Amino acid sequence: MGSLAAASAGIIAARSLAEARGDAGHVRGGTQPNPRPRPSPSQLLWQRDELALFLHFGVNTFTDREWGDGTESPTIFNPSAFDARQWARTARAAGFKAMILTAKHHDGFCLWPTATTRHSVASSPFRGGRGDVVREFVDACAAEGLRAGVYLSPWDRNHPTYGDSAAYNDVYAAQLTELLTQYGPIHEVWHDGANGEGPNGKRQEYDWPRVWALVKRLQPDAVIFSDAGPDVRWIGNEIGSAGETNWSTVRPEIVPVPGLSGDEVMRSLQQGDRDGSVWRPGETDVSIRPGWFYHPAEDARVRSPENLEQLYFSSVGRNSKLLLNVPPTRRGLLHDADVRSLLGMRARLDARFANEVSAGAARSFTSGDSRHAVAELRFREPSMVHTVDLAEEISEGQRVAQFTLEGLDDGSWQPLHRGSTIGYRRLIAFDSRRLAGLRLRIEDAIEPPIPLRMRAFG
Ligand code: FUL
Repeated sequence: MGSLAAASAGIIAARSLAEARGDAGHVRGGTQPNPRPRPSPSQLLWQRDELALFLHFGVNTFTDREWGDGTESPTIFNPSAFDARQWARTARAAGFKAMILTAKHHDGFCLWPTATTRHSVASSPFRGGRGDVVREFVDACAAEGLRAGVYLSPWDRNHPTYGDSAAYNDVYAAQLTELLTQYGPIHEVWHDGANGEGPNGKRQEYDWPRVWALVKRLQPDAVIFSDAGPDVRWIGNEIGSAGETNWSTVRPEIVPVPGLSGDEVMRSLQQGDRDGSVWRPGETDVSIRPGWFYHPAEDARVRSPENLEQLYFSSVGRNSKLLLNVPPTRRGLLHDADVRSLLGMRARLDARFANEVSAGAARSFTSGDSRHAVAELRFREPSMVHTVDLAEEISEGQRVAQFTLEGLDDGSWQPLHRGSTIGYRRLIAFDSRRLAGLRLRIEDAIEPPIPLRMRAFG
C-alpha cells in the first residue's frame, strides 16, 4: 500500500478531522487528569478475531494483472464455478473469524450491481448479469458464522468523475452507502492509500471526514481501516510483520490521512506511539501468494503452513491482527494449494497450543511502584516448554513498555526473552526446555501494571 503512497492524492478538505473521526469515544473521559485511551467494544471484537481472510477478486483475476487500468471490459468477469460458501467454509475450518472482499479495486469494477456505474457485475455474464458477488459473499459469511467486511478502493481508474473531486466524492459516498445499507451488518470497512496517477494524472482530493462520518452513521459498529484509521491502522508493510514494539495507541497528528509516506509515518504505523492519544491498533495485511490477485503462474509459490504459522507469530503474536489474503481463482474458488496451506497452518497452531503446561500453576502478582511489577507462576511439575503466551487485559489499556521473561531452570531463574510491548497478545517461541515456572518482570509501564495472562505450552 505504501509504495506509491508518495504519489497519493489523499489530501483532505478543511473539515474537522476529529469531529468526523468520531473516535473521541476511544479516549475515556472522567476525572483523571490525563485519561489514557481504551479500545471501543468494536475494536475489542475486531482484535479478538485474530484472523481475517482477505479476498482480492475482480477483473484482474481474469487479466492476470495486479492493477487494472479501468479499460477492462466487464464481459471478462465470468467465474465458472463461483462459490463463496467454499471461501467461507475454508476460512472457518482454518480458524478465521472474518472475511474482507474487494468490492471495488483500483480498476473501478464493482462486484455488486451498483447504481453509480455500469462498470459492474451487472454488465458481466456472471449469473446472466443478475449476479451480486457482494451479496453471495455476505450470505456465505452469515452461513458460516463469519463477520463480513468490504474494501472499497478510493482510487478509481474507470469512473468518469474521478479527478473532479466533488463529483467523485459523491460517487464514492453513494457506493459506500449502497454497501453499508443493502447487505446487513458490515464489521470492517477497508480503505487503502494507493494511488498510481503520474504527474500528469488525475488529482482527486478525497473527503475522508465525510467518508468516516458516513460509515459511523450507517454502520456504527463497524471498524474503519486505513493508514489513518480512525479505528484500525495499517501496520506499515505488506510482508506480514508488525513492529517488535507495537502500541495500539497512536498520535493521530502523525498520520492524519491515508497515503502519506516518510520515516515518521512508517514508524508510527509499525510501532504505534507510546504516548498516543487515541486507540488505533495495527492490522497486518499480507498475501498467501506473491500477488494480491490470483495468477496461475503463482500456484507453486503459495506460502507453506510453516510460513503461515510464522506470520501468525509476527502479527497476532505482536499485538496485531492478521488479514491474510487468499485470492479466488478464475473459477471463483480458493485454489487447492491455498486451502491445503490454510488447513496446515491451523493444524500446526492447534498442535502448538494443545498442551498447556501452566494449567493449574500457582500464580502471584506483586506490584512494585507505578511502573514495575513481577508476575510469577510455578507449574504443578517441571515440564518441557516451547512457547509462552502473554496477554494484557487490553480493555484496561496497554501498559507494559519493557519486560524480561525468565524461566525457572533447575532451581535458578534464567532469562528467556527481553521485550518491550505486550498488548493483546505476545507470543514467544524458543527451543524446548525443561522449566518449573515462569517469571515476568515488568520493568517499565506507562500506567500501573495490572495482572496479565501468562501461559506456557510444551
Ligand atoms: C494496496 C493495493 O494497491 C494493492 O493492490 C492491494 O489491494 C493492497 C491490499 O492494497 O493499496
